[in-house]
Amino acid sequence: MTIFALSTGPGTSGIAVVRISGPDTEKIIKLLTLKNLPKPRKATLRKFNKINTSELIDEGILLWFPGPESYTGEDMAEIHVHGSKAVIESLHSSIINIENCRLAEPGEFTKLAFLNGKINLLKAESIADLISSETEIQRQQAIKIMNGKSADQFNFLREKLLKILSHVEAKIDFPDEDLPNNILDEIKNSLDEVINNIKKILNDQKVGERIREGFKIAILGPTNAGKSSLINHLSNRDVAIVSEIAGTTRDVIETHLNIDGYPVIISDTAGIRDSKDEIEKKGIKLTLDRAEEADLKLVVVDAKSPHFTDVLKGLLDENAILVINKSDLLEKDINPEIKKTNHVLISIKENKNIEELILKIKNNLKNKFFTSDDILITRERHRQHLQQCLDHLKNFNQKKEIEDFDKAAEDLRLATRHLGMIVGKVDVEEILGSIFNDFCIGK
Ligand SMILES: Nc1nc2c(ncn2[C@@H]2O[C@H](COP(=O)(O)OP(=O)(O)O)[C@@H](O)[C@H]2O)c(=O)[nH]1
Ligand SMILES: [Mg+2]
Repeated sequence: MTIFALSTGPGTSGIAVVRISGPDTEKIIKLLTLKNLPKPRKATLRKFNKINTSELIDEGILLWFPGPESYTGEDMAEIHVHGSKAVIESLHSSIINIENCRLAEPGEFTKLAFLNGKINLLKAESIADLISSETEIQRQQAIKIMNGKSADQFNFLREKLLKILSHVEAKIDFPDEDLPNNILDEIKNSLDEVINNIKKILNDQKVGERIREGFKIAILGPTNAGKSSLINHLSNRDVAIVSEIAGTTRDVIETHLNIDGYPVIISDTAGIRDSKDEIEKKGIKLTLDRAEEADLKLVVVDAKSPHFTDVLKGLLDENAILVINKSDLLEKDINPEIKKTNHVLISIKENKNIEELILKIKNNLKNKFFTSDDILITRERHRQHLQQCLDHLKNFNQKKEIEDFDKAAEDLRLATRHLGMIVGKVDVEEILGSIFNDFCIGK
């Protein structure tokens, strides 16, 4: 099957690129251009015609990438035409009428690249991350992974496990031969190294995932404190309804912000109060859930009536900033009790001290996004495989101690498999290869 798709964004543009991949690419190009193939990878001006009537569609650049030296590993071509809806439509309807051709599914070119061994899973994921990156820090993270840094590290750990596995398998195949002491030491040291490495990778405060998905800030507090006013002010638009009627916000309202390159998902929530209204009660339940999963809580209270219920006090932990709003209404100093606590006194109405609040938020972000070079996990999928790998290694350790090598080997195989699944490598042949490289079994 040969697939094709518009690879540039939809809508009007100077140039649009249609990509084709598959065994019939050559045929499609010849039918469209009524000429022979251009030189591989050389931009060539061509006229593109409707397939049956030979009527000119547009003139543009053709690039021919014979497989396997192409992105997908198959024969590929890129057609650069003018980016108009009608040109694209005409090109599409010409190609789709050719036998064995269809529109590509989302991500299908990259999936083919993975299936044909051109890229590993981590690279495929990071290409998707790069395409959807909205802030500088997201771009940097995607590029780092695309360059293979994480894959190298995971492969390195996996090689270590494969080597241990080859020793353990040899012991199973030749049970009468004792493993020499130096090999036992090697197994122990390698295993410790892998376990410690994985623990370190897992203990990353989820920075990679935060960067990819956005740092979660929840605006919380009693009704009418100015929470919705704050989300509108920070996002510079009216995302939430502001009203003096208490209990206006019921659903959680989310918006994406870019604060100094850090991606943030900020949510406005229903005000916390005792309510008899069923819908409002559900909203308050959602609020408390949000509070739990937030990376940072902005607890907003009214300067004139800063009542701290137990629920509010419970929210004010080390991941919270106390925001006292409506300073414009204060006739005298704020309550000395509050003055002692760490807080920011603002007035959204008069745009006072908001800068200080933003600075506090930024500092909090900076501390949490300590961008060390060791961040390797960007998705829950990676975390789960690593955790499962670690669990199996712990089981292996226990079974190995009681010399139950058969069962221990199975745990080790599973651990290796989980590591392999992160990068997309699960090949038993490699284990066999590793055995023969390391052991002179005939000896
Ligand atoms: N005086 C004053 N009123 C404010 C300020 N911020 C918000 N308000 C008003 O307080 C009321 C409740 O605001 P809203 O954002 O809907 O509060 P929420 O219930 O916490 O979401 C509205 O009438 C706002 O205009 C402020 O800084 N000063
Ligand atoms: Mg509100």
